[in-house]
Amino acid sequence: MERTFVMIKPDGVQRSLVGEIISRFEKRGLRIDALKMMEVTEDTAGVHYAEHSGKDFYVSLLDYITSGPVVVMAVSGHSSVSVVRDMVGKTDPKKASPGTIRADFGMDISRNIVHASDSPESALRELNIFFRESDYSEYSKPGEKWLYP
Ligand code: 3AN
Repeated sequence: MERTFVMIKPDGVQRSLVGEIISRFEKRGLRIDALKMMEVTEDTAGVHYAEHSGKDFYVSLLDYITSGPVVVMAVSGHSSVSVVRDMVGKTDPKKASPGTIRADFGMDISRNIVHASDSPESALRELNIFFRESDYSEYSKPGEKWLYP
C-alpha cells in the first residue's frame, strides 16, 4: 500500500473539475484518505515548489498556486504514486496522452490543473506539508478487499 499527494490547482477548482478528478481516482479503485479545500500561502508554496526556485517560471508558478483555493488530498493504493502520475499525464498538457487528466482538460503548461507527487519520497515530503496525522481516515472498501486487505 502506498500513499501519494494530489493537488487540484486553482484552475481546476475554478473550472469545476474537482468532482471529475476525484471521481477518476475513486473509480480506478484508489482510496481518498484525506481531503480539504484551502488557500496556499506564499510560504507554503515556496516550500512545496522549493526544487523550482530560481527557474524562469518560479515566480509565476507561485502566483498561480496562491491565486485561489486548491483541493489537496492523500490518495492510497498499490503503487499509487506511479498510477496517479500516469492518470495525470505529462507536465505539458499538449504532450500528455489522451485519457489523462491534463490532456482531457487542458492545453497550457502553466495551467495544468493538477499536481501529483513524482516519487514516494516526494509524496511523503508533500503530504507532510499539507496534512497532519489526525487528518487521515482509514476505512475499508467492501468488495475491494483484495486491494485493501
Ligand atoms: P509535474 O507537475 O508534471 O511534476 P514539474 O514538477 O516539473 O511538473 O513542474 C511543476 C509545475 O511547474 C508544473 N505542474 C507546472 O505548473 C510548472 N511548470 C513546469 N515546467 C514549466 C514550464 N516550462 N513553464 C511553465 N510552467 C512550468
